[in-house]
Amino acid sequence: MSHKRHTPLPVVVLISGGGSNLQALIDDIEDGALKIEIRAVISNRGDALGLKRAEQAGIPAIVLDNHAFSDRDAYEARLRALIDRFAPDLVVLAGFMRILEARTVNHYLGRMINIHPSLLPKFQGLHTHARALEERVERHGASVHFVTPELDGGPVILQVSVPVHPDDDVDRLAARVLRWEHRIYPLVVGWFSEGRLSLKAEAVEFDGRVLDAPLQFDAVTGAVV
Ligand code: NHR
Ligand code: GAR
Repeated sequence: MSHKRHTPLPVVVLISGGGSNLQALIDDIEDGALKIEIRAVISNRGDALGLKRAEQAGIPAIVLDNHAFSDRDAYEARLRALIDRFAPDLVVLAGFMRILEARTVNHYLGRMINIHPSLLPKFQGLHTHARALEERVERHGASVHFVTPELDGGPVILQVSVPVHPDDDVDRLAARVLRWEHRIYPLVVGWFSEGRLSLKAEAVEFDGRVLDAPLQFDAVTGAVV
């Protein structure tokens, strides 16, 4: 059962780089299409362009550099404390390039999502576009999933698939996928903000129904099937 919120969903976004997925969220908020409040953007890299995008939008932009910490535990304890200061109901990984330990993921279980540039379960981990080209797959894409301790192994909510062209290189393929990431990520965040999505024992529940396969965003028609 979905329940209309009266206040925008508080969100924290974690980034490491360009932040174009962050920008897609900001654009939809500014257009009135997405009722969330991004309370902070946190980057593990000081040079992430996404920090500038946050500042431009009046969102607190914070750097927590993992290199400044001697061990992963200490870094993640600080990261959790920082995130929790903003009391988010949803934590959005948007090009965040650090693996998170189980303790951190479990702290946000059911309220942390990630966008991964492949058709999961294919190509978990890094360098997905290069691996897709190497394997000569016909279709590639992106997946939004709940984050669980298993890297890129959490239940997938929504995918979009695009064709791979014979003359593609990594940059062209990455750009084709990224353009659709900007459509599907705000859509999923919107569903979450409307109370339509939840994580149920290793599965996704959408509109009160447990999914037996990920939803698919049709890049031709824009329909979700
Ligand atoms: N953490 C957990 N526990 N589970 C997931 O599903 C996660 C996660 C953290 C990040 C994003 C993920 C992706 O979409 C993500 C999902 C970084 C790496 C990685 O190997 C892999 C997957 C993802 C993000 N990072 C290296 C590390 O040692 C560092 C690489 C670098 O800094 O360039 O952390 O792809
Ligand atoms: C996106 O393609 C995202 O799927 C991918 O990095 C890019 C970030 O772009 N994420 C990962 O590879 C996570 N390991 P952006 O910073 O412009 O949103």
